[in-house]
Amino acid sequence: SVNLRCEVLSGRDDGFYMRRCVEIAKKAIGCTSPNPMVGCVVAKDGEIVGEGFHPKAGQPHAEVFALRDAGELAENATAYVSLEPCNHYGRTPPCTEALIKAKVKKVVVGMVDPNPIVASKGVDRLRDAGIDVTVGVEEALCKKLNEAYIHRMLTGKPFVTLRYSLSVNGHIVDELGEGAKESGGYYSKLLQEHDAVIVFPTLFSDVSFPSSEEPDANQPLQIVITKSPISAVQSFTTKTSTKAILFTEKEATMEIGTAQKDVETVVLDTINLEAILEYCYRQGLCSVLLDLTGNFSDFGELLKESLVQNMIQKVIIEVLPLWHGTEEVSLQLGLKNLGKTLMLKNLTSRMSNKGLVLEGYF
Ligand code: AOF
Ligand code: ZN
Repeated sequence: SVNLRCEVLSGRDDGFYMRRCVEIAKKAIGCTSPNPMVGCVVAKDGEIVGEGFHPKAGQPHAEVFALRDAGELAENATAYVSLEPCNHYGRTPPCTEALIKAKVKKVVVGMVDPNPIVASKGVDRLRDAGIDVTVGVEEALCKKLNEAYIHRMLTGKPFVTLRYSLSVNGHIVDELGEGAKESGGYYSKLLQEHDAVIVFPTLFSDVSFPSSEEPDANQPLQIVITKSPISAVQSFTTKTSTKAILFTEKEATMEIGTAQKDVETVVLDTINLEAILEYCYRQGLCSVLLDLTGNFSDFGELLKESLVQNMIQKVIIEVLPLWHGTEEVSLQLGLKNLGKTLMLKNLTSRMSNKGLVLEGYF
């Protein structure tokens, strides 16, 4: 057909529009939790006539913005959405009804919404209304985009990524590779895409709160965990503008006192990741970066328990071209007595400015 020939000539198949959906969804990276990132493209006769993305929970969904952008051109057009359109009244009305009302002819969906109140009901509703629906175009890409949202929906826990830098002689080091913290650097981008970052302040020294340098980045919630009252007070007085919460243990609270009224303090018998994740879940967060810098050597047990209980989903390691001179903190930390070998899946690697970044999933 003429249409098919147009697609072949322009290289614009369903995958093309879906990849565009994912690209525009990412404009809201780090801003949508507890909601997913979603992009929508309305296409007609091989041309994009409308685009939209979900900017933030509480604001309209991607489809609404794309249909608005397309106006009357939406009639008989194809709508591409990276996530199944919703069929429920949440903070916003159902997108299925908006698509039906706009008289689109076809809807192409990247992936089914794991939210139990949607879970294929959106697709069913569209089909019942006589709309042609295709599901699963660029599905892997769409799932990767929302891996944290999906995990949260299916498990009731945030998605946790463990990050550290490794010297060539196998030590966890505080250093980051050249450019990693600058705008566009892998570390700056990691902070932008995570809802929270767990930091371990170093005793008697100022903690520099990690912050993303990406333009307009939504900075992650800073979760400080410490068994030492002194370091905690110091760290909070050095930077006040960042959202922060302190997790500490009983003995430490007496000395912290009321010095930090503006910072929420949670006292636990023993600091454990489960309690921290429960807190994050209740705050509506999807993703947490467990960043091994600073004084994390107090928390070998926490790390071990987190690994044994499958609370960590992903690992990002930057291997740096340096031979570290001291031995006090080694990779063996926390892996002692783990009792089993954990294998990483879907390993990928890329060069950072002067390091090698490895990424894999448990
Ligand atoms: C879509 N398009 O752009 C998004 C969807 O409270 P609400 O109304 O924002 O609903 C939130 C739920 O809607 C969320 O948990 C997810 O299931 C779906 N998100 N759906 O059709 C969108 N963000
Ligand atoms: Zn919706």
